[in-house]
Parts: sequence; C-alpha cells; structure tokens
Amino acid sequence: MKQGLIKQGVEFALACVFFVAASATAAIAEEPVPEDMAKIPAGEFIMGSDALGPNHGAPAHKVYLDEFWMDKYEVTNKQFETVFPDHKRSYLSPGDNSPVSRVTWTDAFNYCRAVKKYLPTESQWEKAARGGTRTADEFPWGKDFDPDMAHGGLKLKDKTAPVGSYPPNGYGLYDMGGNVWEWAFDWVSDYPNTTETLKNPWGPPFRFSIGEFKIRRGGAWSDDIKGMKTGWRDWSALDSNHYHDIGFRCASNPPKPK
Ligand SMILES: [Ca+2]
Repeated sequence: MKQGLIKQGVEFALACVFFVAASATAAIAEEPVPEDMAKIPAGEFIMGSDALGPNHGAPAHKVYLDEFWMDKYEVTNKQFETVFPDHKRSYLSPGDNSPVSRVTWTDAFNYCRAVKKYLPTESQWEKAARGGTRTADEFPWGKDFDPDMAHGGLKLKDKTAPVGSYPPNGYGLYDMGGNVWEWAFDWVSDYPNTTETLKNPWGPPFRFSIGEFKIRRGGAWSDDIKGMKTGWRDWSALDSNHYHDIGFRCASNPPKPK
C-alpha cells in the first residue's frame, strides 16, 4: 500500500513537471484556436458556491485564470483509440462518436499529453462550464434543469449520447453538463477559506492523508441532476477504470501575446 502511494507521489511530481512544461511550450505557439477548441478568456471569477455544501463546492472563492483553450467536445472512443487502440469500449457508450469511458485518470492525462494538450485543472473546467454568464449553483444553460439541454439525471436507465447531441454553452462547449463525468487534473482537497484571489490554481500536491482521489466534473447521463451544476465537485479513485460514465476532455494554451 505504502509503495503504491509513493509511486503515486512520484507520478504526481512527474505530472507537475509535465504540466508546467506543457504550459510553457504551448504558450509560445502562434497558431490560431483550432476548430475543435474554444477560447476561454482571461479573468477573475467566483469559483464554487456556499449553496453546494462543503464537500461539493463550498466555500465560494475568487480565482483568476490566464486565457486558455478548451476542447468543444468530450473525447470520443474513436479519438481515444488512435492513442490507445486496445481500449475496451463500454457497452453503455459503444459508438465511434460516443464519449470514451472506462478510462483511468492516468489514461486521460496520458491521452491529452499524447495529443499535445493537457488535462484541464478543476478551476479551468469550472470557468469553461460557466459559458461566461452562469454561476456555480446553476447549470451551464440556466437556473433550472431542462432535459432538452443536457443528457443527464437518468439514473442508470439509459446510456451515453453521441458527443455534441445537445446545445452548447455560452463558450461553444458541448456536454459540460451531463453525458459523461470528466476527469480534472486536481487531487481532491477542500477549497481554501480566503478572500484573496487564487491565481491559476491547479490543486494541492498529493497528500497521504487524503488518498488517491481525483476530481471529476459535470455530472453524467447516469447520475443526479445536481451533478450537472457548473460548480458541483465529485471524485473517484485515480485508477478507477470500470466506470461507464467517466470520460474527459483536454485543454491547451493560447498563443502568447506579442
Ligand atoms: Ca460531460
């Protein structure tokens, strides 16, 4: 057990190095935003909401993020299998254009790295889900659940929909509420109780006292409606690969201003 935790610690350290390196190398690129990504502008926002409770999104706090790019769609089976051809598709998400699931956090991290992107931080994910207008205690489209706006709240009575089957949010991102949960970069931890603005946070270092849990965001076809709120936090073990409702999308950095 201890050896496993040390291994995770080493992996985390490598992840840190990669994350910083990816940010630095991507930042000097000068290509325009790819068609399958959307630009999320720099700025401050209120992350979390006291209304969501201490385990799932409280306390609200201020976060500043540099500009970044976010995949418009959840990564599909077909895309994932270009990097991991031996992937076993979920029978509940079987199509080429269905979101990939049954993937570990490490699989998600490695896929994003392979396509020269990175797994978004939890704060990047949450800001992107807002679409520029919503708050943490709302859905990506508004205050009330609307079954025409997302594939979710179905309580295991259905399966995934092809990515992009429902309307996009204000940033042009699809399925930020529902379809599959999405792994984020961060380890689980409590939000800080501070009035200061956090700048480009990417979660705590691995801590033995908390364990091997990573954040997932956005709810799923299989889960509660409240999980689709933009600020709702949930988590799973790092190497869980048996879930039919956890996938991911990748982020990238914009060109550096001249
Ligand atoms: Ca989703």
